[in-house]
Amino acid sequence: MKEFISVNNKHAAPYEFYAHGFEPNSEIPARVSEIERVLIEQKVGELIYPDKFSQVPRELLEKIHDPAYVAFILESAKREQREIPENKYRYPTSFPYRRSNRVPNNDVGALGYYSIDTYTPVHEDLTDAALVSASGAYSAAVDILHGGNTSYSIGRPPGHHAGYDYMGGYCYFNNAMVAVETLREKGKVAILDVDFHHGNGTHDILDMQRMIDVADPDLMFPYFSGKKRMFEKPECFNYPLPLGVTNEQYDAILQRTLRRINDFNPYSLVVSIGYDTYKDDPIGGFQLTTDYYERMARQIMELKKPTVFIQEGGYNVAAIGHNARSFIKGTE
Ligand code: Q9C
Ligand code: ZN
Repeated sequence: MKEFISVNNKHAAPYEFYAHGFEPNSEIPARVSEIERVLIEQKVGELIYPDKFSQVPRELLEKIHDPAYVAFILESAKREQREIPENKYRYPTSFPYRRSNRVPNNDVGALGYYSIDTYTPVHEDLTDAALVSASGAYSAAVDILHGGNTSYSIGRPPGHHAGYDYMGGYCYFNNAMVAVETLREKGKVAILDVDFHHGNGTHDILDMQRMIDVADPDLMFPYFSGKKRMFEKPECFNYPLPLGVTNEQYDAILQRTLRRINDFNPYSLVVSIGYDTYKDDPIGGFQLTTDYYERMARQIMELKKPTVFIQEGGYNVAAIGHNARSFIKGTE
């Protein structure tokens, strides 16, 4: 398997803004550099770095996101700000009222308009980081188009909370959808989202594609989900799980999910993989163990589809390398 690695260490906000104030940010460069360290140490895979990535075409980003949102990330993130003096991590703080379609002509307003939360700051080096991460996903998918069987984009920022015209949950461009859009020319694509959190952004961008997602937005971020719309869309299945689920409980749902994907009979599969389902994740709440990730991957591989894995969450830095190593073992 080829691993497309992007640490993006200039995108490193020290804080996220959570409910009552600033807290240390969980989405940090060490998440990826620690995976990289373990893979190198254990001589695993074929690591490919950004200088060898194919850059994601802007037109592709504009197919999955609102072109005005793409311009917001690619251009206004870098531009000097009228309202905010220091061009460093800027947090959205003012959000549109329901159904407002008017983009504010104001930097503070635009930040809120294109966001769903205060965990997703924008700064001058964000554009490059978001592009490189999306390009890792693109390159991983292109590798499948060229005949590869599995590839894994191990990048950050993650993507599955980024919707058609918004960032959120540490995510800016929806990397999984970049891979889906790239693979689509070859046939039906299924998406399996096994991050701890609900992939609201992927769901928002999808229209008639089948989506399977295991999480419970009633309990945890992003709190709001497409649940209602989801029930109207027979192609989309969501299995909300309670906090504290064990390997065995999780596995029963995974098996059911994989059977549905098998029935759908896609040409290829995109997997949003998050290790925030790990038992000691600082912001998750499941009980999965390091060994379980190998079993998870092995079962996904039994579908026998060309598969692109996309890194989403996972915030226990001491464990993330071993969890990724275990997962990759299951694909071998
Ligand atoms: N202080 C992904 O896993 N809320 N995003 C955290 C903890 C945001 C998670 C609050 C969680 C976003 C890709
Ligand atoms: Zn997550």
